[in-house]
Amino acid sequence: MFTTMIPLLLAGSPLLHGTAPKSQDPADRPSNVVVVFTDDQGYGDLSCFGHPTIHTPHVDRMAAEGMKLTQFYVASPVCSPSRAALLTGCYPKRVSMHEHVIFPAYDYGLHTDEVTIADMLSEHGYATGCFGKWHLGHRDGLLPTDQGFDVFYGVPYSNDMSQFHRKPGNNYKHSLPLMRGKDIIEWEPDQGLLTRNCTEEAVAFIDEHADEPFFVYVPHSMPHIPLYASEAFEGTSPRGLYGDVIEEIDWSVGALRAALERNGIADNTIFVFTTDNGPWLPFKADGGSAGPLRGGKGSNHEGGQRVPCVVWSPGRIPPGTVCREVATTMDLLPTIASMTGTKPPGSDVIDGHDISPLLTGVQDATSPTESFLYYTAQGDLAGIRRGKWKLLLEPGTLFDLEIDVSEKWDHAQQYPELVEQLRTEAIRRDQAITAQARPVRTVENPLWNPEYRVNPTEYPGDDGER
Ligand SMILES: [Ca+2]
Repeated sequence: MFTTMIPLLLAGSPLLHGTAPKSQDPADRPSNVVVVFTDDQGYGDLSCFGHPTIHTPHVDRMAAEGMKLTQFYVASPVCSPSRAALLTGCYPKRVSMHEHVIFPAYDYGLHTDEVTIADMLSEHGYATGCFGKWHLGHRDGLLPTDQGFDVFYGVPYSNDMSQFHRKPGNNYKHSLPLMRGKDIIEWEPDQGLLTRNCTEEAVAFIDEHADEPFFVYVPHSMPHIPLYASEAFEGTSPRGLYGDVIEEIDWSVGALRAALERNGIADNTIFVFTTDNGPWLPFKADGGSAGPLRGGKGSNHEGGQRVPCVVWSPGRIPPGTVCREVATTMDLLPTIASMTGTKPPGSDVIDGHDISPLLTGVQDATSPTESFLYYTAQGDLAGIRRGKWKLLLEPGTLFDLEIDVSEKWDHAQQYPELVEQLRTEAIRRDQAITAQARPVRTVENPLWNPEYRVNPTEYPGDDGER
């Protein structure tokens, strides 16, 4: 089946854009896709995005050889809705994943009827692997291997959702499993090894599938608190533990790149680096920096939803370029479909757009996003951006993001008609999404009991207590 599809893939491949190597080259195979999606990393937490003391040479090099996007948005200021948007190309509300994050006791997740990037590429013969934090539902039927991934290694939800990592004021009863596929291979894994082990699993997957198209999704569980780095990185950054963690993620990017180069497939791969939402500021030194942006995780100010993004694809993405057009994680699915010559199966409406003209440096290409909706962490409509103008519905503030990226100067009094236009448009678009929203999937029986009170020193692994 897949053999017969290959000519179709080539017919629509980005090689037709004219910048890639010519025919009969192994690079004529469908493009590989690697997406590194970190957790709670701020807009300012890379050296190529201006951080003065965090050192990220691998991501910086990709930016120098590829493209940096400076107006790149996630669709929610918190984890689960943001992840749903990245994988489906939809506003979280359209797939009913907008109401904050999935907690261990929850019985629902992203519906398996939704077409994820993994579903789309898997349908076209790609090998697909997820290495890191899932957080789109953890009952049987909601896991990565139920959503288009052949392989999953990592944690099903956030690394703080454990009785052993209580935040001030919180009282989790749950424990954190490390999983391979649907099996728990360890309860309360050593979190200092998560970044390294997920990277090594992803590298092994690349080595194993170098001769066929693959999609490697690496949603690192760091730098979400509690922060952990391996011994090789702990105590090495002048930025403290947060810097250690980011620098280990940067090492991870270097390791993934090295695997692509070792296999001779770097120039046939689209590599995206970004993060799921802004920095968790109340944790002070353990949270990151949004750079010049106001607010952080959980906020609808830019710091919560505008994230660093680097895209690298030698021969396709013009080197050393900066895209200042508005783009979003929802654009990844249709863009990957376009650049790999695959087509999303099904006819469900999505919200993202193909931004391949922006990424490949087509002259005078502009953002296909006419307006962008902001939703609160709880999923309520919060605001809209159209062009340079951003309206936050409550308290009705209007910002000019081209001259005031820090959202310091409210222009609402000056432009009351614009405020009403934007408010009307935001409400109209939200109502349309709400009217067409598709359901989540609920699964009655848990795969395991997350409330199991494990003691990691006495509990070596899954003993069937599910
Ligand atoms: Ca997050």
